[in-house]
Amino acid sequence: MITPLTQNITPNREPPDLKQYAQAGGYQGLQRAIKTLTPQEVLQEVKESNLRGRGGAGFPTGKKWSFVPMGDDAPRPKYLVANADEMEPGTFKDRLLMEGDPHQLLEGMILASYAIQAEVAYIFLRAEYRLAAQRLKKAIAEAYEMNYLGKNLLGSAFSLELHLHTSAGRYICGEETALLNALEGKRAIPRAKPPYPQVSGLWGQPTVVNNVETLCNVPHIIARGAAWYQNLSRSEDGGTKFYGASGRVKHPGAWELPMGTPIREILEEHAGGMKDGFQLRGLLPGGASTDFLTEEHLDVPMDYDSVQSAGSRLGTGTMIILDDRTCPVGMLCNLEHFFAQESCGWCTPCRDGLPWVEKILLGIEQGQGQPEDLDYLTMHTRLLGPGHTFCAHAPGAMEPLQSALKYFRADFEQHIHHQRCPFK
Ligand code: L3W
Repeated sequence: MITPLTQNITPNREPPDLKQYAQAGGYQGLQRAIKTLTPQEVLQEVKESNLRGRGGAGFPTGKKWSFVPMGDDAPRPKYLVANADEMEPGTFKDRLLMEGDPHQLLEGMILASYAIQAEVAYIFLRAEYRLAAQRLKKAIAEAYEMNYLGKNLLGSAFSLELHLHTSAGRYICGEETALLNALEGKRAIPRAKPPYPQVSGLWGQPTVVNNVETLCNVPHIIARGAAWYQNLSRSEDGGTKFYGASGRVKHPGAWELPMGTPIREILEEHAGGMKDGFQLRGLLPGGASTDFLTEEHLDVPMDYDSVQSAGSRLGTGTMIILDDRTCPVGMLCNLEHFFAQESCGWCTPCRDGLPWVEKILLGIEQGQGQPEDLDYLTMHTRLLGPGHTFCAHAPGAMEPLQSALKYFRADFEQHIHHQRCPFK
């Protein structure tokens, strides 16, 4: 199996330094781009690769870059931001990529910056990722020393500054426009879109925000071509995906596999199946803000369109597994507590609605639920759903709830009927 993203990563080992990364084929994409390709040709290659954003939404990467104004009269400076604020529950893939192979991210960022002709790039890093910060800092210094960063890269006319910025630590900072406000030193609340950041982003200038895993794919696409990359996949979406599984599976972890690998294969072959004595009841395919799928969906390929057709979203592709000895109502309480706590407070439905949802769920879980509570919860899934809030935070929080009410309704009813949690 070809695993371009993780080929240099050995768990619990120091990552490759610049020399080792280059010996393993690193920075070849950059050499090729700077010496032989125009920015437009780099963009075209990424477009043809069918790379889609790995942060959760799956927006086509080449298309996103193509919205950036180009040419002599384009506003300057332009910015590229690596969104490394990985805080989605159950998601730990970007941390592994940054700790395990920091130069791969840097090379992806330099190539993306070259394609959109950005002068300045930032890594917006989750505050708790201290080891990643330390390794990235070292890699950035090495890249400056080799003139892969700085003025006139490799003797070309292209120059790039790159800075590491550590977040103050809120989930909402991962929303791209809240992230830009945080970088500007403002309160981290989302901005209205449109305008999208590609046109008016950091300090009002054209800005592309890409997830870490997305950017890590770019060096391989440029070094080996769009057709090679597309062929790694088992679906229309190009390449490989860094999938994960947590919960009561035998071997929780993360694995780079062809995009479109079926859920069953990930769970049974890579995560080793359920732990002895536990049965699968459901799974959140890509972090906490996706809808539950169940056993009937095990043969669904893990790609954007297939998971969507099954009624959920690929999201971050790192699954959270619900087993038969864990209370689904308790799990929902935990998730909605997280989302309520992480609301930025800007819009009323999210600020007031999420704590209300949490309170209703807690009441049910603690044996004080009333039959009408299920109607209130259902009402909230509509009131906090798409189109009713300023950003995707509350709608994302409603995805596990609405699907839990569909698939695990009997559990909620039992709690209310017996006035206690049957799992305790
Ligand atoms: C130009 C248009 N650009 C969309 C761009 C937009 C952005 C990207 C995705 O939420 C989801 C959320 C979480 N012209 C455009 C356009 N774009 N239309 O495409 O945009 P969008 O609005 O579809 O999504 P979003 O608001 O960025 C992302 C979900 O991801 N999620 C959370 C993940 C969290 C992490 C983490 O902690 N690191 O990854 C998981 O599923 O719920 O629904 O760049 O500019 N017409």
